[in-house]
Amino acid sequence: MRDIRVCVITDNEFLFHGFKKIIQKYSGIYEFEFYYSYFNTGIMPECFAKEEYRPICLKNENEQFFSKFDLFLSIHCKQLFPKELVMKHRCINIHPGFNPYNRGWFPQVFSIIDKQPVGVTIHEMDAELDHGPIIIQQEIPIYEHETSFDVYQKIQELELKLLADNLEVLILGDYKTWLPDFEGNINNEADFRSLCELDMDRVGTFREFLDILRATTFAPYDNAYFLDKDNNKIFVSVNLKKS
Ligand code: 0FX
Repeated sequence: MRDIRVCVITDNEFLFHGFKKIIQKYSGIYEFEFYYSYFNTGIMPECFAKEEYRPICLKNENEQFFSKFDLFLSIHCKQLFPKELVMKHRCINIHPGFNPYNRGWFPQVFSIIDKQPVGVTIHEMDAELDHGPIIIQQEIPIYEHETSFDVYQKIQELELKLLADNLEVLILGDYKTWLPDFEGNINNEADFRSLCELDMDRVGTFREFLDILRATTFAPYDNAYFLDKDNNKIFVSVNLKKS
C-alpha cells in the first residue's frame, strides 16, 4: 500500500511554520506536500527554499494531480477550492471562525461588532465558502480590551493547538461530523472595506464606535479612516490597555 499523502495549501506563513513543527513526529509515516497560492507574492523567499513550498493554481490542476493525494488541507488558503476537487476528494478547511457565524472574511472583525461567537472550526469542505460538515470546533472569548489583532493571535494559536491535538484523526478520517442547524451569515471583502469607511456624521453610542475601531485595529494595516476637508484619508486605530 502506498504512503498516505496530504496536500497542504496555506497562504499564512505563521501557520506554515507552526504546522511544519507539528508534523515532525509523523515524518516517515505520512507524506506532506506544501503549496501556496500562485498570486500570493507576500510569501517570504526562505519559505520556499529547497522547493519545499510551491505555488499552485488549483483551478488549473486536474484529476491526475488531485488523485495523488488522500487528503487536502486548507490552512488559510486564499483560493476557492474547485467544485470538482471538493466533491471527489476529502478536503478539510481550518477556518479562523466559529461556523456558521460570520463565515468568510475576517470573522473576528465582525464578531467584535455583532457579538456572535468566534473561534476555530475544522470542517470538511463542500462547494460553499466556509461550509460543510464540522469535525472540530472551539470558541474563544473576546474581551473588551481586545482588538482584531489580539483576537486573531489567539485564534491562530488555537488553530495550531487543535491541529497538533487532532492531526492523525483528521488524516485518517477517524471522526464524526455534524452540520449546524442554520446557515449563518457570510461577510466579504466589501463588507470589511465599508466598515473601514468611518461616517463622521453617524449618530450612535460610544460603545458602537469603539467596537468598530477595535474591530478594525490590526497593525500594520491601515484600515478605518475618515476623510478630512481636503479629502485626505486619515487612518484611525485604537490603543487599549487593561490596568
Ligand atoms: O491567513 P489570513 O487570515 O487569511 C487567509 C486568506 O487571505 C483569506 O482569504 C481566508 N478567508 C483566510 C481563512 O485565510 O491572512 P490575512 O493576512 O488575509 O488576514 C489576517 C488578518 O489580518 C485578518 O483577520 C484581519 C487582518 N487584516 C488583513 C488585511 C489584508 C486587516 O485588518 N486588514 C487587511 O487589509
